[in-house]
Amino acid sequence: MRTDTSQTIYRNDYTPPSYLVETVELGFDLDPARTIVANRMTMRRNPGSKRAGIELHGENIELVALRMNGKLLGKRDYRIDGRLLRIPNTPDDVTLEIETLTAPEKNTTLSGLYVSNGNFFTQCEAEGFRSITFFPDRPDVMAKFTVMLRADKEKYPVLLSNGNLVEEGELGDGRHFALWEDPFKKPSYLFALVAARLVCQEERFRLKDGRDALLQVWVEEGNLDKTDYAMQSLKNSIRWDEERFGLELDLDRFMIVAVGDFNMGAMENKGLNIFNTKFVLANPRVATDVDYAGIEAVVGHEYFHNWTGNRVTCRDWFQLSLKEGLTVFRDQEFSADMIGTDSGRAVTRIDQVRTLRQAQFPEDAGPMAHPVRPDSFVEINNFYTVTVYEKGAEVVRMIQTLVGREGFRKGMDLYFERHDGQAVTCDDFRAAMADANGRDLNQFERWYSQAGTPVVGAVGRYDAEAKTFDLTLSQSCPPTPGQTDKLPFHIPVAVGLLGADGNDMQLGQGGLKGATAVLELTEQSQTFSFTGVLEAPTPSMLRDFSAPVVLEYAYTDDELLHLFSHDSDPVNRWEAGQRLAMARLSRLAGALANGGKLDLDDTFIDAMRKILVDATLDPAFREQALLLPSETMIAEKMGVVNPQAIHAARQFVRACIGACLRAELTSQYHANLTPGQYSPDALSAGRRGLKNLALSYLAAAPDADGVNLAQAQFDGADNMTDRVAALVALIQARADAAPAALHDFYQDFKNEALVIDKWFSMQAAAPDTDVKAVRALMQHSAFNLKNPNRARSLVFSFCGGNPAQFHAIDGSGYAFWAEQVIALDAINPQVASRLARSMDRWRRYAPALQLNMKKALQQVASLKKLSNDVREVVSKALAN
Ligand code: B3K
Ligand code: ZN
Repeated sequence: MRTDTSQTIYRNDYTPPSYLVETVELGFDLDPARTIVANRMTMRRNPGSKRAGIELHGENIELVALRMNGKLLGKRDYRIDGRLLRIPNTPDDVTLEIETLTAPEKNTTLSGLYVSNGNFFTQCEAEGFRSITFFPDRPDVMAKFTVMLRADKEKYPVLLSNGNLVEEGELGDGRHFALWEDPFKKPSYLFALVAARLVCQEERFRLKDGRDALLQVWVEEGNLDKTDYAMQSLKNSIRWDEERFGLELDLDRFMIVAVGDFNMGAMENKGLNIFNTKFVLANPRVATDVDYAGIEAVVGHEYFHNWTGNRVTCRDWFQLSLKEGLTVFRDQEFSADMIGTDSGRAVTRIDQVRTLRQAQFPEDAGPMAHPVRPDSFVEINNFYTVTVYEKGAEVVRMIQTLVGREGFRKGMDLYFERHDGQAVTCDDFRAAMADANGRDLNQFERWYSQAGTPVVGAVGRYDAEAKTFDLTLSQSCPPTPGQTDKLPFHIPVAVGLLGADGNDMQLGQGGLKGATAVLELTEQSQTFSFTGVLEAPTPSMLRDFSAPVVLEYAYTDDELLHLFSHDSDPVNRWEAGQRLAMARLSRLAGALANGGKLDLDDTFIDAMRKILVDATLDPAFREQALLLPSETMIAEKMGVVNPQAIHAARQFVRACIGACLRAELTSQYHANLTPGQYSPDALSAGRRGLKNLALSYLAAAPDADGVNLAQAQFDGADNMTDRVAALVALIQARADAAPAALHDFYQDFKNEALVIDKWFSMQAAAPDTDVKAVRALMQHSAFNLKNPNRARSLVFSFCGGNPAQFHAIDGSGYAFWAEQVIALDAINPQVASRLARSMDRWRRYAPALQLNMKKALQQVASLKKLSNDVREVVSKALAN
């Protein structure tokens, strides 16, 4: 166990590895209780390093034998301290042979080599390879891998690893073997093996250069009817990367394998992507529109890593966003291009903004705030965050906004020309973008080094005589842990000006579109002048969410209504509606917290009505425009967070919408039915989305009509999207029929693990589900804390997705949280540490709640035996 090894690692302490590894030959004799791993590697002294001797990482493995250049080493020839094996006095060229033992069936961490439902899988990123064999387990050591797998043929008929299959055959005694060779150098975190009883859907796919690649999607036998969409998404991804970035698949074979026990979404191992079943398996009976979209995005994301991550990888883990931010940006663009319409693209953008506000802004304002390129960490697994991923993608997007789409492509080309086959830094990426475009991106570097969400304040001044409009933009950034003072960022602010007729004025300054100018805010405060402005404009700022900032401008309701009705930029049109809603929601939550009375103005309802019935707008856009900010987003706007008041305020507005717009909602419900065969395409999904949002508002209204409609939809649904939407509407409305519907749903889907996850999470987020009810659900025979998807579906959904109950005044939610963090930590520290994050924002709650939250945090922190993962999170939460 690693209880005494917690130590902060700093980016500035980076030193190159003392030795490089040329080739690695691994031999596995797979056995759940006792797997023997033989590792032969050829190494040579790194001319770029001043350090002597060889350093290998190793954890939770038993060393059986160690040979150097053919000679068996004795205990005095090397030292093992903590998690490092050191061999001093080594010649320039070394062949090491290492034999180790591990027990995969005992590995509940799901990192390294483990067993899931009787099959072997690996997960090596970030530092899992060191629990498979001793190795310089750092991404700047890239080697050529050859892998021999041996296992029982009956139990593990399928033996997979990275690259190409060289040979396979029988071994006698019921065992068989497979030999795999990866032609590309790679860091150890991209190693993978699978030994399993699985079946696959496969296809030959013609690449742009005329080669045929073999594509495979591997799943358990009963799931072969759920692989079509993943396969289609893979083919689309390959095509898209060829077309948009000129990047081809470099292997003859590309495999996706689904596993039910997995810590995150998926993993980009070279040629052998391993996926959480959640992001592979789909058919209309079991998967929702959101699930389908998730599969497309994650299949794309992992595939795109083949170039951004694998061919060019990270020098050290502080550079994680080099591959993650860039690859998220690429998968976002892929999903948008797959829809193809401007309006569809805008809807994906709105979703991205929502994720940022829901998760990244709070992270940036909390105790775990860190720059996109962190300066230090205790446990790297804690830094696979929305900041590194989603804010990292925003940073890449801003570069594209600054250099243009073609310029961005030029920068990508130069990046690969310079760095293919290397392990590099975020600075190298930025330099390629700057050099390819002759742009100075030095100040832009602050987006990588400074944490916190910048606030941009805007003030407009129209001069009717001079016909000018002056827009003064100023910026500031709140302090974050370890960074009190921030320097100004380089912020692209895309601006358009609307006339009284609702049309864009022509700015004549170039920019994103004809009527949009990209202002570059680089100082603390700058004034931009627009000339030839014939009337007082309504400014539409930060179009397409051109930077991950909070924009403050004293909009009047009239201006917001104007933008909500007319802005040519759909993201800002949506944004105006969110501002209108947020103003009301925070006022109501404040009133409720102080015992005030509730009311909602007709202006707001009328604005919602107008969008709802506007048939010129895509249903998917209308759904986004009518969706209220979440409880978490409202909480971010409150001085002192009162979760019950926020919940009640939002419920009140939902009920008002349901009651006041009953006729329109009902007619839109019927107008957006999707009869015929189910298809997950964006237009159909958008119609279902709008229809189901209408249903949820109708069910929130006090009369019974909405509930009856939900019941009818539940009974008649022929796809999971409609079934779940109806069930959620019944549950949220506390309908009498909800328990029976939940019962039937369980009976119908009890053999579909991913659907049972939904069954748990719907209940975890229900308004009446308190800690006692969650504990009762944990006793259900289908519950299993060891399975991350199941733990997330119930425990995480409650602690993170049911704020009004989780923050019960008596502190019972917090006590439950502490108990579950501790229980999970003994099983799987990475999952435990994610749950630990639900207390990040504890200082923002009312004093009585804070007291109980602090107690729960201290209870966890006081444990002697705690993983580095959880310890880092709780101690940062408690630090001043
Ligand atoms: N690179 C992996 C994440 C690994 C997480 C390790 N704790 C998946 C992805 O981002 O594609
Ligand atoms: Zn990734």
